Amino acid sequence: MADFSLPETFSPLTSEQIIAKEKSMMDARRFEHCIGVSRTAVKLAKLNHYDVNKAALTGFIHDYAKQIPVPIYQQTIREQGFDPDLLNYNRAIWHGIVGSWFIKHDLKITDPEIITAVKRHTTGDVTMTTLDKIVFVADFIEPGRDFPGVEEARKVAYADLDAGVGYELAHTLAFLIAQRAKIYPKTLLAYNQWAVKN
Ligand code: DGI
Ligand code: FE
Ligand code: FE
Repeated sequence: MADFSLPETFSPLTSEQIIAKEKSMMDARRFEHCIGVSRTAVKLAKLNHYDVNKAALTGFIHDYAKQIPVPIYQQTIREQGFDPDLLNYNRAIWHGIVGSWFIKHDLKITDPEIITAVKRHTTGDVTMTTLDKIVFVADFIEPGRDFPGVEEARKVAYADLDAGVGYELAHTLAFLIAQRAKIYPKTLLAYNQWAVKN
């Protein structure tokens, strides 16, 4: 992607090194998604008076660990001090929470705000920083997303970031329940915090 670069990497690695490493971890479709999330995160950062460089980097790396093989995740959970209950979930849950370990280890990023936003990007949380919300929402509405409701999600999120978080949690929970998928407790707590209307 010749026209994509990161103005700041929050790491000893250069923009070119981060981009090359990320590209080596995933297929082309996922890589394009990460660029879309980065660009959408920049838009949301401008609208919400947040550091655009931090938003660009965090959006880009949020799915860095998405395609790491299951046995490596299982080993990392066992050996790096993660809650063993995580073994009862799958890569959908691991790639944020455990993915943060790979981001620290491989990309040398230690900024706590960036790490937390990666951890929270799939499930959300009761407490969410502006960066957490930007990445959570950008992931859902980036230009490559195409599902019933995405236009409404974009409209809501660009008008009000917190409302965008609520919309996304309600939509995701309904989707998971329709499939009888196992809900990670944090997803439910986040739903109660951000999506309930009263
Ligand atoms: O990584 P992406 O596909 O870009 O997006 P994501 O990280 O937001 O979510 C990945 C998947 O995770 C999505 O299909 C919804 C699912 N998910 C979110 N919360 C939960 C969940 N899956 C389960 N089983 N339980 C959850 O609580
Ligand atoms: Fe993700
Ligand atoms: Fe994503």
